[in-house]
Amino acid sequence: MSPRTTIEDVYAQILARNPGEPEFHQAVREVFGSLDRVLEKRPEYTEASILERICEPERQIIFRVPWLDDAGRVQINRGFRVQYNSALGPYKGGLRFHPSVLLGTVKFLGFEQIFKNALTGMPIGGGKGGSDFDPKGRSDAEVMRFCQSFMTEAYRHIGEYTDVPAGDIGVGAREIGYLFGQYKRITNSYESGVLTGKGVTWGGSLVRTEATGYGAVYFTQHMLATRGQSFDGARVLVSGSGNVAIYAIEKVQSLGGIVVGASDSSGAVHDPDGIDLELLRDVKERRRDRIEVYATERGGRARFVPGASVWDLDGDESVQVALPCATQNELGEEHARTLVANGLVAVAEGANMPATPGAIRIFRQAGVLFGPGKAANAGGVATSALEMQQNASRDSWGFEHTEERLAEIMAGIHERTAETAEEYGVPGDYTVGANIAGFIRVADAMLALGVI
Ligand code: NDP
Ligand code: 2IT
Repeated sequence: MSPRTTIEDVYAQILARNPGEPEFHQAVREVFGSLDRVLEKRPEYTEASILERICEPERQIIFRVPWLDDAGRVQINRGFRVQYNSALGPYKGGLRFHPSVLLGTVKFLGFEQIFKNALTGMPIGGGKGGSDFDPKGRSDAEVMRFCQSFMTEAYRHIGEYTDVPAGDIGVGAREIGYLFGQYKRITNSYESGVLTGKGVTWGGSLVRTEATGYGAVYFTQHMLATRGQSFDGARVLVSGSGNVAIYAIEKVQSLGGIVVGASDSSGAVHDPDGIDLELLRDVKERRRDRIEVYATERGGRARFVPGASVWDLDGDESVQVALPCATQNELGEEHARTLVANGLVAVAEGANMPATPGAIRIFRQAGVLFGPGKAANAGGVATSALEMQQNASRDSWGFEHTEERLAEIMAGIHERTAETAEEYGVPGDYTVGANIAGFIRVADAMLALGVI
């Protein structure tokens, strides 16, 4: 871009060239909102058109995924892999299987992933993928046939040194197993480092399953500590009841917090005596059932509100910490107002972009600590990078050692984010801190690697 091209000009180009992708626009807008301060100090970024380059994925792959359901009918889904930026390492990021997945969804997630991965300090680029396949209600055999068909195309684009997918919504150990099995079969090589989130007996890392939820809670602990507060006795709301939510709840409870609500796409549960995690895991993980079953079997004061978001639950008690761990734009302005009125102290995004821009504004105005997803949920991908390290050295580490590494990484992310916010004149603004710290690391590598 010419020296006089502004961030607004670049953003206008992005809107024009990527129509109909509101989540992608939102993610770009949020990062750009932090960058004017950096571009003033570092004109070389503008001269090298870093902004335009960083917003344009290096490669976008879209493919047909045909498979046979249990009745023998042909089903067709769409597969995606957006290889966004490889300045710092192989493309790295999850696969999402959910009926709402469009190219714009994958681009928003891939764009976020670039800066999140940079912020971990580890050698991983940014990418994301997925499909509009809906695993809900599908048999294991159907999920397997879908995953095999997905990988039959995806395998040619990925690899230990090229692109390393992992899980996200709708993709857990079961799906990673089927995907890895098909990759291994097609390539005739046991290339453990091509996927992360594998089972621990076949190349996976201990703590990867827990990492995103645990990491988000560690990040929140650090934020709370800046105000001399902790989880002990805090009342906490968590949205979702999937991988991130479950392990966030576990860690909060181990630190003395009381989780009074959780949810899934069918509604929310309010449980003022504190979630019974074993029961929740039994219903959601083992039985793959709806969260209503949790409330029924729990009894007592637990109640299920069909169609509600956990943020709609205005219980009679105050809530100090909110951990949105379900999906993008789930927590809006009205929710934010209610939470602030109920005594909210901190929010950390376990999910990617769960709080809307309006909600974030309300949190900031109220002086609520706000940990953006790029920082708060980076423990998952960071532990994926630890899994890659173990695979590369054909080693496997113990639980305690790996959890210690995760804790150190989250402490480092908190420190880097807080220091950068301070350096750029907005102390306590973790959003600006995360965006700038992540951006500078990628932009400097892009400058060093030339115009590619
Ligand atoms: P899971 O599929 O394990 O769980 C997702 C949870 O969110 C489920 O309870 C699901 O409900 C609910 N949910 C999903 N979509 C919607 C929706 N449109 N409306 C309401 N509820 C919804 O996924 P994860 O826990 O892995 O992912 C959750 C979030 O965390 C996502 O934003 C993901 O991108 C992010 N993330 C995940 C990481 C990981 O390591 N897994 C790492 C970093 C971020 P239901 O059961 O009804 O489907
Ligand atoms: O959003 C994310 O960071 C993830 N879904 C995890 C990605 C990974 O490669 O572990």
